[in-house]
Amino acid sequence: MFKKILIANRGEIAVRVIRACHEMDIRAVAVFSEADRASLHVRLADEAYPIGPAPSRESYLRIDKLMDVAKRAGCDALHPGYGFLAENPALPRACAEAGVTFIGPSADAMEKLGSKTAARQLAKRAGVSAVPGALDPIAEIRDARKIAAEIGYPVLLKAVAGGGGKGMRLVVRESELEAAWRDAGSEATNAFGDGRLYLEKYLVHPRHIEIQILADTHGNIVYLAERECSVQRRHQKVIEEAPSPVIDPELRRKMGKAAVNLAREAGYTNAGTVEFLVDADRNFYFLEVNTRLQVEHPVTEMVSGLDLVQLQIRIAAGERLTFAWQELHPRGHAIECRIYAEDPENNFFPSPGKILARRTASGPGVRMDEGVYPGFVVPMDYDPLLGKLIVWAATREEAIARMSRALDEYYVSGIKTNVDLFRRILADPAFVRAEFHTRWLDKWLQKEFKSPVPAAEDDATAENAALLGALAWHLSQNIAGAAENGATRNPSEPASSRWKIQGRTEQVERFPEK
Ligand code: MV4
Repeated sequence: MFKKILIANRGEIAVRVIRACHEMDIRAVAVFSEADRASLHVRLADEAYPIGPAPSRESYLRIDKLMDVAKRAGCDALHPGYGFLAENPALPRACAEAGVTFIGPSADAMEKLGSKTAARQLAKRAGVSAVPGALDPIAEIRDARKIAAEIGYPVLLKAVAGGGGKGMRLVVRESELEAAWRDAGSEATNAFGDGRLYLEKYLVHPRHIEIQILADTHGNIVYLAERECSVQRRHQKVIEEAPSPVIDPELRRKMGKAAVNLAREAGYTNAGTVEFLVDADRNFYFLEVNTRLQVEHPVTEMVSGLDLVQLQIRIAAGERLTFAWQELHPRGHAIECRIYAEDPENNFFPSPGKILARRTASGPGVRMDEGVYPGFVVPMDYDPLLGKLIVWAATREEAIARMSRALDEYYVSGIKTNVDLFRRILADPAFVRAEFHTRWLDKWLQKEFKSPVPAAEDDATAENAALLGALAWHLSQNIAGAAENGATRNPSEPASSRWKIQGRTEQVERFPEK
């Protein structure tokens, strides 16, 4: 077993990995940027090393600095967490060169699955159905036109290097294709440095359901319970649960086997997630593979009784998956709420700042994975996830009641959070009946957050416009990082009504105070 693990991450996930290390009697080494000197992960680690200025490009994304720390501290393994470099094959390659074991899949498997079209081909070879559409990157718009006509509109243009909704455009009819092709291509170039596109048949109102898999280095691959992740806002998951309320044991077995076959075809090792879209008739279609530990992994831990981070470490150390997990059935029901420092009343604008007071939730069936403490200043440089509130109960109904109770206990002041929003979602009859899909929350928010003041677009002064522009630029520069897919977290789009601008002005002016 490893003696010392370098945790190449920050915030709640770094804390989560440190906890696993300590339970396994492994020393945990933290790294931190200038903005993270006082972070919880730094305080809980056995050793901590500075790796540069606040912007993640100059710290958490610097492979050279990470390798330097790994060598200096004498680490024998590295855990990437999620986001940052977690799905960048250059990290496992650098680790191999430095003689440090990477806790995750091989660079080759990562690379293969990073291309959405290569992953679709892989699924086909594994006998797993994917959404109808192109299997190769599309070179020219006239090829796109031809394929779209074959599979029928509406179609979805997607980035080959994509994920997380970036470089994605819905095309309802052929006349829209040309503009969408241009927009998606340039967005993909900006986000991934790879503007190649392909297309899929657009599924209307699918659910997003994903299967957790574990694969050891001896060819044993198992699937654990699925997670239901349909409740998302602009491609950011907000609430996750396990198991999915719409999956029965037979469908679970089918999707689980599909996920395992795909992982086998990819030569996959360690923990991974196979994402599917599930339509109203409960047909499932392969979407993509996430080659990392995911933010929402705790709901799977709660219903399986397993510690996924410890298992990742054991797999990386060469241990075998011994138990007959093909027969593992989820027990009870788990729900997770992602608590963000953001303002739902103000278009979900990030709300970094000093946490003045915080009472955490606890009691029966409650788990809080957080990366903050009272007095901590939430940096504006990273994804503003404060932590995750997770509950377990015997049934979904009881889990909802328990989560509502835990949300009532949880209290934080000094910054704005989305906690109240969860109370309202959990009380919504459609949520209680589990009647939702991937567009459900965006529509729900539109309905709930009808602008209280009439928009006064014409009134926006040049000064306000300049402020917004500067702020948008600032956010695009700095709010990088912990977003799971490694891409920049969608800062709320600029809105031009006066009352919203007022809110932003106050926030800008608030920053220097902390
Ligand atoms: C789709 C889809 C409908 N049809 N593909 C969004 C992010 C990326 N990972 C894939 N996404 C989607 N792909 C086809 N062919 C709908 C979505 C989608 C979505 C998927 C999962 C979770 C939330 C979503 C919200 C909007 C759209």
